[in-house]
Amino acid sequence: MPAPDAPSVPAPTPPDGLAQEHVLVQSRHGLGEIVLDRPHALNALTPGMVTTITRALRTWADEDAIHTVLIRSALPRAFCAGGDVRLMREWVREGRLDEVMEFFATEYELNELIASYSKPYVALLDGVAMGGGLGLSVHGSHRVVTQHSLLAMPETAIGFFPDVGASHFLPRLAPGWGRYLGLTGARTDAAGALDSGLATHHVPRERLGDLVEALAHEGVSALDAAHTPPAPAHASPTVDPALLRVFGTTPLEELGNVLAHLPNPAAATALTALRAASPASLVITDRLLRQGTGDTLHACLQRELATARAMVPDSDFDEGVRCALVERGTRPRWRDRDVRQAAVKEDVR
Ligand code: QUE
Repeated sequence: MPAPDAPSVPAPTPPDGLAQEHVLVQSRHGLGEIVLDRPHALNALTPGMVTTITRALRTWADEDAIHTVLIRSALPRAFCAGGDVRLMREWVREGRLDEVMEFFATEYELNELIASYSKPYVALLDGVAMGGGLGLSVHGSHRVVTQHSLLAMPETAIGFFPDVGASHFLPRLAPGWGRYLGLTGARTDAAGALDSGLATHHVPRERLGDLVEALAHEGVSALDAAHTPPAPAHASPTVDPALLRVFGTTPLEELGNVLAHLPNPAAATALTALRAASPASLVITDRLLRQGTGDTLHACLQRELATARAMVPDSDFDEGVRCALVERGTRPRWRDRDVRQAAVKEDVR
């Protein structure tokens, strides 16, 4: 016999994409906590996860007892790998473009809600944080990295473009960083995240448990107390000022040539990434970053939504996601030969 208040039939396990799946929402001592928990997909965001996070934020905005909101991951490997682009690709192939666009629209709405949130919003970016994962964090007031953080906007590698408000936040990073990160998809560590402005604080992973306790009791003043400078870069080649200058000043069609003449291992890595990326993605990303420089986040997100609608049905997105996530390691065959050819096509669109 089940206990009187227990359901006689166990709740069915909802399939991926239904609300509440993979997100834990809890509050303690005035701290509202959102915990991402989709271990088999590095917390890649499903429509249901976006809905659950949005609902929690809207509820807490009006609750006087909540003084601070925290978003973190239950997994040590990743904060969040991005939107579930594998699922989006499948939906496109099934002719469900309207549902794909509905997902992007609600995700971008969440990005805007985070940017305008009325209370401190703290993201713990421990592990991998890419694409949509940065959309869940960079728009917030406080972004904490650790010695295990790896941050990136890798969408040009899958025939897409840095979205989730990246056309607003990338051009506002320290000079050169936005174009460097957005075009190459380079992963940057804690030091790079702080230098660029993606992150606001560094706290060693071992101290995150204490930090969450302190956030509950003291609010965000606990962040300044817990902050320590990161150790010198170990995970990635150092991004030097010369490389950032090149990215800050060189037209897209000349970037390859200029990078080839820089005696810096990071320049060679950047060049390899540009050569592997979708040429159409590079042209579109470059233009979005230029257009976003003077626009509000809302205007940037609207432009990104229109861009997503055009790019998601394109063969480069299908091919890019296939090679990165479905048949890993195969080399994508892009629509265009190089950025020159892609630029010509984009101009006549
Ligand atoms: C570029 C991207 C993404 C990516 C790889 C790229 C992205 C994304 C994922 C991802 C990773 C692990 C998963 C998953 C998706 O990978 O946005 O479902 O299990 O979500 O090169 O933009």
